[in-house]
Amino acid sequence: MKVHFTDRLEIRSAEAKDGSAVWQLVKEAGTLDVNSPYCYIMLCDIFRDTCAAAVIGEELVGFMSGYRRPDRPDTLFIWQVAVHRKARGRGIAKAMLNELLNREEQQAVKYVEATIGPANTASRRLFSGFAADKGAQCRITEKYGPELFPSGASHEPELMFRIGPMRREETRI
Ligand code: 9YT
Repeated sequence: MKVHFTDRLEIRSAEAKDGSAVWQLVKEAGTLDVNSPYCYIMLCDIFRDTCAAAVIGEELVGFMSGYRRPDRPDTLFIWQVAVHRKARGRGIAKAMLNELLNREEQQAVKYVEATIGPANTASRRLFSGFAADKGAQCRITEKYGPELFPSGASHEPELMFRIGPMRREETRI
C-alpha cells in the first residue's frame, strides 16, 4: 500500500466499491474476525449510514462498521474497527467514531457499544478513551464466551463495552 502522508485524510460514508479494500484491510489487521467480501460490500452499501471509511489519497486506511441495534435504536453498535498499520497513531479510529456520531442521521444515538476481545488493545483503548472524552460511563461486561463459538474454531471471549448515556450537544465536534 502506498500511503502518502502529504495527502489529506478524508473520512466519509462507506460505499459498495470500498468493500474489497475493506476485506483486505480487515484481513491484514490480524486481530479481527475476517468476514466474507460479500459481507463487507453489503455493509458498505446497505449500512453506509453507520459505516465510515478513512482514505488518504486513493487508499483506504481505515474502516468502521456499525449499525443501530434493532432492539435499542438509541444504541450504535460498532461491529469492527480497522486501521492500516502504516496509518496508526494518528487518531483515525476516534475520528471515524466522531464522524459517525456527528452525522445528521445519528443524532438520536445516546449509547455506543462494541464487543472487543482481550487481544484487541487498540479498540479497548479507543472506546475507554472515547468514554473519558465524552465524560460518559463505560460499562464492561462479559458478552460472548468462548463456549459460544464452534469447536475447532477457537475464539477469545468478547467483552461488551457500553458507553453512555451521552449528552449529544457535547458529542458533536
Ligand atoms: C470493535 C471491534 O473491532 N470489535 C471486533 C469484534 C469481533 N471480534 C470482530 O468482528 O472482529
